[in-house]
Amino acid sequence: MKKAIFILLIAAILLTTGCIRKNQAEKSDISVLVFITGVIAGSPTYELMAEGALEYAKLNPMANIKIYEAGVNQALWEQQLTEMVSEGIYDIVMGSNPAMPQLCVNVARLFPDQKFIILDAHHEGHPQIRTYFYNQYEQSLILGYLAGLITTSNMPYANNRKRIGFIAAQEYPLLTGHMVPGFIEGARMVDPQIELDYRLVGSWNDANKASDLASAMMSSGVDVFTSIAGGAAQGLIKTAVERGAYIVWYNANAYNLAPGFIVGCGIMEQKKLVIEILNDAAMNKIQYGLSDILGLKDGYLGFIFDDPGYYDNIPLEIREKFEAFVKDRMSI
Ligand code: RBF
Repeated sequence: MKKAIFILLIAAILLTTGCIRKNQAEKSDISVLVFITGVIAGSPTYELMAEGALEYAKLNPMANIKIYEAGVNQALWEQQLTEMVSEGIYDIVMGSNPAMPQLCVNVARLFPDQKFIILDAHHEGHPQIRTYFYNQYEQSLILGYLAGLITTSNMPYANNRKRIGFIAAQEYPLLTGHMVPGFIEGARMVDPQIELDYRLVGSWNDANKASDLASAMMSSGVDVFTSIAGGAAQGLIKTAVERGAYIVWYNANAYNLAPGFIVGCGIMEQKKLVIEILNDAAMNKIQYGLSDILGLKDGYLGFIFDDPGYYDNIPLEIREKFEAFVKDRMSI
């Protein structure tokens, strides 16, 4: 009996060490260029991507991760990407921007061995490009529903008007086709009479312009805002704090930027996704040419309920309605 247990034990040890060795052998050291289409500071989707890549690098010291900020001049992005790829040292270019696949298609023509993994974008059928598209309509719908509950409430900064605001830096199909429609549709599920005041900054870093827009919008009755404006959103926050208005925030935990004013934050699980992708890439498990669509049900979009910035500022009655709505959307 003792002998049998001993043999079993040895077999188990051999099996597990064998497996570990096999996994290590399969895992290659990857070299990744994280290409930021803009600047990281103030842009939640870029911050999360960079954090994910750096965390992966910490766990895998052999990996070579280069984070490159291309800056706000969009006219230069393709040339910058071409120059970086021409160095020939990156197995993968990673980015997060709905406009990036087109740049990759152009650069891929010159470098047929270069692989591109782009998040927050949708592009199928290209053998060098893999994309992951977040269903931002869903996040917009829940943030819009919360904005609708707030503008129709008697919370301290809510007024009598049923008017919510959306400040965007620049128009692009994901914004105009999914996010703005989702936001207003969500609000109108609370009350069909809610109006949307939608304005464009024209830049991802002009905080003064965003502040002026927010001020004008408040004068026209907006009491709850959202924005997709990168660093320019700092101007919205400043005005909302100075004059008293609420903000619901996309993609990341921003409650601490303006406690009591930013009262609802959605979350894009981009950091988690980046780490998963880099692990897969190191094992050569990425299938190029495909696009995943990730939403609330998949656990890659959500809402941060577990924060005093939310539960200390939103009255219980509103939270109950909102939480029931989100739960419904998650099980649809
Ligand atoms: N989002 C940011 O937070 N900061 C940016 O600088 C930024 N620049 C963008 C430039 C272009 C051309 C496009 C199409 C989108 C940009 N976005 C930016 C939006 C971002 O990629 C994403 O769609 C939103 O953050 C919503 O998920």
